[in-house]
This record gives sequence, C-alpha cells and structure tokens, in this order.
Amino acid sequence: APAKRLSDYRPYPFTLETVRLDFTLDPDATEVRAGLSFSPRQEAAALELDGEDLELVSVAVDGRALTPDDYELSKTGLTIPANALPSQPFTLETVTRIAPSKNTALEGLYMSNGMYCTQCEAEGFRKITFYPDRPDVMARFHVTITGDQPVLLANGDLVESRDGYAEWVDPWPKPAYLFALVAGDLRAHSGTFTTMSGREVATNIWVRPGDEDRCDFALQALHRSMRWDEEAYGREYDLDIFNIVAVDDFNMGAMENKGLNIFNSKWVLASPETATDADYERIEGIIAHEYFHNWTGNRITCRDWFQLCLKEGLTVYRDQQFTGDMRGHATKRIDDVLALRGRQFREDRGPLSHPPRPDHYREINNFYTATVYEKGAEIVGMLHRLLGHEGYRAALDLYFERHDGQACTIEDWLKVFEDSSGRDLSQFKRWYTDAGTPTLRVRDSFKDGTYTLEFEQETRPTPGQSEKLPRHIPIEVGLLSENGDEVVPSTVLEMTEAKQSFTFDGLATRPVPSILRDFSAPVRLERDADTSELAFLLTHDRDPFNRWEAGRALAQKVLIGRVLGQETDASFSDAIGALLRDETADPAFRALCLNLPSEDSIAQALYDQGETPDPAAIYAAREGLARDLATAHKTLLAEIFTSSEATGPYSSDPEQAGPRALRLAVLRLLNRIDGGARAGALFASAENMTESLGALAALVQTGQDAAAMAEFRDRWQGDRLVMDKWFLVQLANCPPEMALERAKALTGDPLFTWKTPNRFRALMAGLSGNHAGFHRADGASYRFYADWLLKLDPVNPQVAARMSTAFETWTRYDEGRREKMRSELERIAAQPGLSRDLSEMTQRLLG
Ligand code: DPP
Ligand code: ZN
Repeated sequence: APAKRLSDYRPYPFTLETVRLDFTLDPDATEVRAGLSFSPRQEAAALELDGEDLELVSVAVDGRALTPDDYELSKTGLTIPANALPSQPFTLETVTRIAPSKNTALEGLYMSNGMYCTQCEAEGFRKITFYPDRPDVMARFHVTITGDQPVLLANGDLVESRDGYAEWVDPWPKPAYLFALVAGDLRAHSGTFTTMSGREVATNIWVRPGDEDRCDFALQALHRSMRWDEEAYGREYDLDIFNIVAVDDFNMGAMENKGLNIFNSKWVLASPETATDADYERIEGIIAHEYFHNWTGNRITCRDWFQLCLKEGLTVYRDQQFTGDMRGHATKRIDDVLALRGRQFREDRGPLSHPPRPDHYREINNFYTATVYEKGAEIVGMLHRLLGHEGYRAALDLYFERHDGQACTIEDWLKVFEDSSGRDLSQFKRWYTDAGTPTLRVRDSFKDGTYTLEFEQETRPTPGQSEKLPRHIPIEVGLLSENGDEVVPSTVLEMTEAKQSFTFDGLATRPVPSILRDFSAPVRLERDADTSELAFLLTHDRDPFNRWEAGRALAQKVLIGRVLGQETDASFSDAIGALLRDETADPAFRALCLNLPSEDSIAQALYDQGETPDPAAIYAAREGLARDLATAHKTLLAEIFTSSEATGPYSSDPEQAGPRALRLAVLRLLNRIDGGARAGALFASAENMTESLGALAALVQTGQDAAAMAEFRDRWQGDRLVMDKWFLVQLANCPPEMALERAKALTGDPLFTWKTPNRFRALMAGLSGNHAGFHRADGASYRFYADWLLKLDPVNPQVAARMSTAFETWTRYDEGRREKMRSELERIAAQPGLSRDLSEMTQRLLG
C-alpha cells in the first residue's frame, strides 16, 4: 500500500447526521445492520465507505435494494457511484456479517474469554461495518444489541433494556473510532458522582466474576479525575452514566470510547496482594488519561490521524498534571523525564525518528509512539511555560469554546494560543513538524559582576529531514551563590536563534547555574560541569528536578568513566552518602537518586558521545558501581533498610509508597553484598506485591532466585496479571548470560499463552529489557526474538509491529551486532505475507 500523506487531505463529500446500528451477536456470524443518513456536501460525489474482512449481505438506498452492478466492492471498501445516489439527503442501509471469534488481531469486534468487546481506534470500525472510517466524520449513534449475554453495553445513555436486548443512544456526535460495544457475563462495582452543576452520574467498573473486589481503587480514581477536570479545566462530564470495562486481551493500555472506556485489565484491577505501588499510580494515571479524553479527544477530536498528538499530547500532559497534584510534582516530573529519555529520546536517535505530527504513514497503528504521546505532552508543557498559568488557562478556555464538536488540527490548536496571547508561534510550530531531539550546548563566563550564559542549539538530521532550523526553546534558569543561596530566582529564557547569549548583571561573585530547571524543554543539555559543581547542585539546588539531575549526571560520569576504563573520583559515592544521611529529603526522591541509570541509557549516552557501546562492559560497570556503593555505605544502608519498614495497613499513597521505594532501592544495593539474605527474608515475609516483587527482583539480579521463583509461580499461577510480572521479572533482571536460556525455557511453559498480548509482551519485553542479554555478541537473542515476531505477525500484526522497536537502536552498536540485527530485520522484511504493520516497521528500521 502506498503511504498516506497529510498534504492529500480532502474533506469528506458527505455529512453523516445519524447512525443506527443493530447488532445480533453470534461468535461466528454476528449480524450488523447499519442505517447511515447522509447529506451530500458537493454535487455528484461517489460514496466511498471503508470496510475490511466483512461479508456483505445487502445494500439499500432509501429502501431500494442495490444489486452488485450498482456498486464496487473491494478488499478495502464499498463504493457507490454518484449516479446510483440521490442528490438529496438519503439513508444507506447495509447488512454485514462478521466473525468475532476468529478475530485474533483484536481490532474491530472480537472475543476475549467469552466476552464480546471492541477496539476501533484507529481504523478498527471498518471491520465492523461499511463506514467512512475517518475521525472528521462525526455522527450521533443509536445502537441496539441483541444477544444472550447478561450485560450489553454501548456508548451514551441506556434508553431501553430487557433480557437479551439493550438500546443505547449517544447524544454527542463522535467519530467511529470512539464507538464501543461490550457484551458478556460481567459484574459491576458501582458508584455515583455528582458533577459541578449537580448532575448525578452513575459510575461503573465492569469486570469478570471474581474480580469485583479489585475495582474500588479504579472507581475512586475515576471520581478524583472527574473532580480534577472540573477544578483544573472547568470541564464537566456530559452523560448520565460512565462505564469502564476491564478486558484481558487488549492491544493497548486503554481506550477512551465515549462513555464506555475499555481497559486492559492490567490497568484497572488492583489489590495490595497483586498490584505494586507503581501499578496503583499507573492505574490512577490511565483512568485519568482516558477520562480526560472525554473533552480532549472526544468532544474535540482530530481532523485526521496525522493530528494524533493533538489529543494524545494534550491528554498526556493533563494526566501528568493530575498525577503531580495527587502524588507530588517533583517525583512525577523525574519519572516522566526518565520515561521520555528512555523511550522518546531513544526513538528520536534512531531510524524510527519522526515528528510529533508526522506527514506520512502507511499504517497509523505504528504511530502510537513515545514521540506522539510523550513529546507531544512536552510541547504542551512548553506552551504552558511560555504563556504562564493564566495565559495557558485562557488559551484552553478558548480552545474548548471555539472548537467543541469539531475535528481539529495542530494549526487550530496553535491559533488559540496565538489569539489568546497575541504571540507569534510560527517558529514554535517546528516542535510539531520537525523530528529529532535538539542538543543544547552551554558555556558560561563571568566578568565585572556580569554573568553570561551562551547557548548553541543543534538538531541532527533525521529520516527525510536533513535541514534543521532553530527551535523556540524555553530554558528555565536559576543562579546560586557559592553558599547555596538563590541569587537569581527561576526565570524562563526564550531561545530562538541557533546561538544566543543571556546576561545577568550585578552579581558579587561568579554564580553556579541551574539550567533547564524542571526540564523545561525536551532537549539534550551538554555542559561540561565538573563533579564538584554537580555535587554542589545535588545538595543545594532549589529545583528538585535539577537536584536529581545533578546526581544523575554524576552517576553517568562515573559509569561512563568505568566503561571506558578511565580514572573516576569518589564524588558520586560521597554525594550518595550525604543524601543517605539527609533525613529531610523526601524518601521517594532519595530512592530515585539511588537508582542507577539503566544500561540502555548508558549505551545511549556513550553513543551520543561518539563511542560504540559495549553491552557487557556496561553491565559490568554498573554492577561494579552498585557493589562499591553498597560496600562503601553498608552500615548506613542497613540502618535505612531496617528503619524504613512500613507499619499499619497497606496504602499506595506517597506517604507509604515513598519509604517503600527507598527501602527497595537500598535492598537492591545491599543484595549485591549480603548474599541475598535480606531479599530472601523480605520475600518470605512480604504481605504486599510491591515488596514481594521487589524482593524477587533483587534475588533475580544475582541469580539466586530459583526457589523463590518456583514458590511465586505456585502461589500465583491462577492469576494472569501477577503471572505476567513473573514472566517479566525473571528475564529483565537476571544476569545477562542467563537471559536467553530462560526465555527459551519460558516459551515452553504452559502458562505462556502467546496470543494474549500481555503475556507475549511480558516475556519479550523481559528479554529485550535485559540489555546485555538481548545484545549477546553471538546474536542468538536477536534470532529468537525475530522468530517470535514472525510467529505473532499473522495472528496479531499490531502487537508484532510494536514489539519490533526492540531493534530501533541497532545502529548504535559495533559492526558485528549491527550486521546481526540488520540481517534479522531483513529476514522479517522478506517474509511472504508480512502484515502492513510489521512491513512498514522493518522498512523504516532498515532505513
Ligand atoms: N487513544 C488511546 C489512548 O491513548 C490509545 N488507543 O488513550
Ligand atoms: Zn490517549
């Protein structure tokens, strides 16, 4: 298939007012009757409808049956020429048949454990019925479901229901990708929410029988999200009912279908025994994310899929703000930047680099990326920083007022910021249209009381974009005096040139700069700070992000020095000692400082410096540093481990989760030198999954996990979500030489149900997450991984394509590894019948 291009966009020649859908459910032959009322917007246009894997039973226009001579039916759709259509508004009626039980790709209507459910974003609706499956066609849906399942759900409000029948009406016009239907034997955990104007909304979390007692956290998180969106953005919910359904087989995290969110059960179900603190935080964040889409995504949607970051970037930004408000902004920002660098910077540095708003694609499913989501959120954050709180709020108010009910573009979005602030954002727009992470080099000087910061920005060429123009970069800066006082408080410098200097006058002594506070722009900062300056910032910076960042930079310096066999000093170890003694510092923050940079991020840092990363050397350096830190601070660490034990009933709140995170970070260090004694004891006594899994991960790290692993499996084999953790942890954390053998053995485990996306991802991400194990010099892990992608592709192309990103860093490594990865990619690309999804990915990966 040829690429689709943004420049080819044309409005749909018809408006679609109402949609009537009648479903008669059957696993092998579900009948879908559709009644679509169209009005022509231009003369003599043919009606083109998308449709894939559908059996067409009949077509009629205004009650008159068409014969096959009247239309064209292809593998991708149905076209009715203008001469077979009235020039006035008309109703098209089709009857189609589909087989949900055979739908393993999990797009459209499919079955999971006997329950019917749908996933229509981005282009799944065309597997349900013939339809203009594009987001700028918005219509009101009226849906009936006939089926013998006890619970029958669709979007909107329930208008009629009796045994085996339900009727749902959604008053809000929406694109087809937000359609949803669920039918099954489900139980509800229910509540009510009273909106800001006093309307009562029924809220339900629907799950399989037996899971009801793991829903309350999600329900409360939903209520918190609904309240927060009213308070922070003035957005009220707009239906009488809000349903969330948990499903085990799901390609993504969750989906924001209007009034009927469908979630991967992993991001709904939580109990202290089965979910970790991190899971609780993620669940709350994803519930919020999908809920926030009700306004940013549903009421205002995207004109076309090139604009995906319009809804995703903004909604991620909103869920980040929410989690910050709920759990603390400093640690949330650090977590988000870790994720951004780990996934988006990595993506941006390799062959898959693309702009947040791409201008062409072959398969849109391949663009649900860290760049669209996380970098998209960073761009919204920069707009917020440039305009200030009031300016941002004014722009968002205008966005909702001007565009409610519309399908919009990035241009529309930027225009509301321009109109409400009077600023020109044409240069800023490059953040959306240009790929690549800018490098920001900084030099400083001090003379006669004037301090000068000189910045230089540069963005490397990316696929299809060789010329890069300067970006508009907000750089938040503060200056500290040598005793740690802030002599110039945080201020936002706006860089717009390739090279630009900023001066600060009237300073008594040379200040220490704190640059890019709160990570004010998604750039790679290059500064030759010496270790004493970093240690100083780690102790004194007011900006918690930059405090952490200084410690991070120190750790990175030591690790890179070790990998390259250079002399390193003790300043990182000393700084860690000081931090461990600092009881005023937030435990969660201290935990984040104790976690060493990942092997992958060390590899990336080496690559950025022009070195070729050696995975085995990186592993050895990181292990060595961890052991040395443990040895140097043995007593202090042991004290913290003992004193930070939580008391009282479990809660996932930061007050408990923070100390728990610190305790586990300490355990991971001590475990390297105590022969697994503490981890073994904690594993035996743990009463919650955070500690149980944390102890297990520590044991795995040193390969002392056989007994614990068997015990864990015995205990949890009936629990699919916990077993996913079991598959993942023993691969991602084990010594690299064990990883591939373990992975091979695990694929023979009867619990390795590889067609279930969560299980497939757990095993494969476990292996690819084991940096040195995946990048074995003999290439055997590459081969194994590629074999499994090829096996999954015909079953579930979307997941296979997404998992192929394990190879996105192939250009980083030495020639031997590069060649081996390349030949696996070529082998995949040459596979006959490869899906469009995986074929586009391998072609882009190969460049
Ligand atoms: N639109 C979904 C989300 O990001 C993904 N399919 O919430
Ligand atoms: Zn989203």
